[in-house]
Amino acid sequence: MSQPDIHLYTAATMNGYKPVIFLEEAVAAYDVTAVDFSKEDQKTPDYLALNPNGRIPVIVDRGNDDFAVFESGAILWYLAEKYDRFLPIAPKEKSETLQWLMFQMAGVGPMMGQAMYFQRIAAPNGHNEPFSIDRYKSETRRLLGVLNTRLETQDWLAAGQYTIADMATFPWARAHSFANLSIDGLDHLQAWLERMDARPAVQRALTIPEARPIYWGSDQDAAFLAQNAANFSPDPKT
Ligand SMILES: N[C@@H](CCC(=O)N[C@@H](CS)C(=O)NCC(=O)O)C(=O)O
Repeated sequence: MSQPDIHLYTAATMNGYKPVIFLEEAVAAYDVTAVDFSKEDQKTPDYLALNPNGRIPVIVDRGNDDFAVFESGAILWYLAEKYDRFLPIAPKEKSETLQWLMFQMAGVGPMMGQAMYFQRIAAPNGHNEPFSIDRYKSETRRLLGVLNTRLETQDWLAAGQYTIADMATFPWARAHSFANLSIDGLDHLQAWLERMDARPAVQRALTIPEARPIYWGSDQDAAFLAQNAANFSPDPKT
């Protein structure tokens, strides 16, 4: 049996789920290598040849001379063009989609990622930095507010349709509680999260390469969140 075109290297993280959502939505054939951070799989010479940044996700397209793509936004863009799905062709609609994709890549992801880092990794390791935590939480909450305003007048982020911009933004917005951020009052964002959650392909994607309920504020995580939140000064904006 021939191998599928797309070989995906990923892990169960917010960036890692993005290409899985696309591939599940497009019903594209793909296989997966689950990258194990504890073994530093992503820092091996073979992996660095695919992604010099040593991070997930990466795809290799066997159907295109083993062409490798890194950076989750570039991966979504590449897949959208390969399969002609979820990225409109009309110039204005395409640009709008890429604007919201870039907004996620340059804003929501990095800011929320740092909010998580300073609370989940730095603080428990003896580097409690309330100023940094407040800065990254506040900025993330502001960006989530921008998404909420955008979604007040439309069901999807761009071009009046479900696109790669939604796929990129969803795993991050869904993980707001992992950054100790509430989205209470952001009703349009909540409704969009529910629309995304209702999609069978999205539900499948959140289990590949494994499900990580800790990101989504499960009961199991509630005690940790409460304890963690108690360690920091309350943020009036959250
Ligand atoms: N901008 C990159 C970020 C990738 C990234 O930060 N990946 C994280 C997981 S979400 C990772 O590989 N971490 C492991 C490491 O830093 O070694 C993208 O969107 O692809």
